[in-house]
Amino acid sequence: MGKIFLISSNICTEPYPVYPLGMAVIAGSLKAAGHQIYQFDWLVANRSFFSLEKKLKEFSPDFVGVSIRNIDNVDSLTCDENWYLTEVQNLVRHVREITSGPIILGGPGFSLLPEEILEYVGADYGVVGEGEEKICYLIDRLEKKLPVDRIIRKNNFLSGIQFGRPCLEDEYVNFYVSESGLANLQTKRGCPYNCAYCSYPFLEGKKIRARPAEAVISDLERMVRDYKITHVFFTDSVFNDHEGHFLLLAEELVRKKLPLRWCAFFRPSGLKEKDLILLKRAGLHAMELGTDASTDRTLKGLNKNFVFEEVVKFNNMCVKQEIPCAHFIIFGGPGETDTTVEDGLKNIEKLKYCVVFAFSGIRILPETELYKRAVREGIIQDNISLLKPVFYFSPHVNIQTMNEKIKQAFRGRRDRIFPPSKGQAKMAVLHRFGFRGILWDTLISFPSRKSLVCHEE
Ligand code: B12
Ligand code: SF4
Repeated sequence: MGKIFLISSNICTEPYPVYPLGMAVIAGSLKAAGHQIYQFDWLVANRSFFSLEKKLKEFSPDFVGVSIRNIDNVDSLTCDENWYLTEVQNLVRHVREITSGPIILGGPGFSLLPEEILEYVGADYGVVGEGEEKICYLIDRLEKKLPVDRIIRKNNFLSGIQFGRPCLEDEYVNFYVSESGLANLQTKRGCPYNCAYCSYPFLEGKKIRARPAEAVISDLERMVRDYKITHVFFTDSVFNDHEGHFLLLAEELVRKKLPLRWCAFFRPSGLKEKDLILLKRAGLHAMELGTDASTDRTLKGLNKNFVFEEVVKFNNMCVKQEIPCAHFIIFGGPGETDTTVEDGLKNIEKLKYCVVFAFSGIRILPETELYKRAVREGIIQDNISLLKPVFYFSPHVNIQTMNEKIKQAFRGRRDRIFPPSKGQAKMAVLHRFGFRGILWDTLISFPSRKSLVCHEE
């Protein structure tokens, strides 16, 4: 059995630093297979080559695994300063100077552009998509000196029962909880929808694969017992899955009475009020909503399969139950025109007592409908490198005018955020004042608690 040194290379701290769950899950499955593991978090180590070198020398690994979560920050206005692969390239170079074992890449960022990233970063092997079984297979082949592909992409997805349990490190839990107030956990993988820009179905597959509720509860109980965790983010692509696994989990959470509050990504459509009430009883603290567009035309352009009126109803239902919601809305996507920008901004006014984060342009990722559309419309050439971010902007919209209109419409509102960097600045202030958690929820005051406070103070 091998000695494997795992590195989380993620240095992104927006909207807050997130626990390296991918690395933890890989560590869990390698340990279960009998390997010896050391987990090293580059952000927690303060990006110190000295610490890295010391730990690598002490551990003397046979293999090094590097988890790449983000390529960039997907914000057209600040992505140049937030491109993370140079850092990973330096990290890999440094590891090479110290150890001679093969270096294996994995993680969602890596999986989006595996060939190019492997080449750019200068590693030896890569694992695309979920990694629990594939990394064990790769290491087994390498240990036995059997031939193996440089990039492992077997597409037989694991069932929920086979997902790795995260192997958490005390030091890292303490760091992330003190920085962000949040732990994280995945309860299911997969998304059956087909939103034009979204890479999640490619990363996790289209079929919903849920972990048994008891397995999720057992991980949560451990978090509460061992780390006194009070808030968790469920990292599922879409929490409110159409098969209803989320409701089974909610029932179990109610039954167990865990002292936990949680947030997740929701699709703003098709949720019944009685189910929302159940979720609230189960500890639902806030929802991040994949609303994505604010007119029926642009929703259709993104293939969202719901109309804006449903979003308004969904929002009203959450207001009634006093569940804070944040809508993420991208301007400039397929079908956007100067008129839809204006209509969309008017529609956003119908969303009361919630936060709206607006974005300008959409990061084009491979394997998406948006990629094909961008090629068709001549915005990009087929086979263009997407390593450095390229953004889709509808050819029928003037970008500067659109950005100005959004700024104008959001002016004076603390619960309307554009450009995204403004949100970061706001979060930083709240953080300095000692707030922890998703933070945007503090920007909402429900009518029963206070008169509407949604203007800048
Ligand atoms: C949940 C989520 C969030 C939540 C996280 C909440 C939290 N507290 O954890 C929030 C909303 C905060 C968020 C924020 C951001 N996110 Co996000 N997020 C996700 C999401 C949906 C799931 C990530 C996750 O935790 N999965 C669960 C773990 C267990 O899976 P995993 O990490 O993929 O690990 C598996 C495999 O990748 C592999 N693996 C992982 N590491 C390794 C290592 C080795 C060696 C091997 C072999 C395998 C391997 O095996 C693991 C187990 O199967 C993904 C999309 C997706 N569906 O994957 C985007 C995603 C990771 N996010 C992305 C981005 C860009 C961001 C932000 C930069 C956006 C922003 N500007 O705010 C920030 C960065 C946050 C940060 N500080 O790093 C991108 C990254 C790609 C890119 N374009 O760069 C993704 C892929 C979405 C996308 N747009 O395509 N995110
Ligand atoms: S945006 Fe949400 S619902 Fe649409 S494909 Fe992506 S994860 Fe699924």
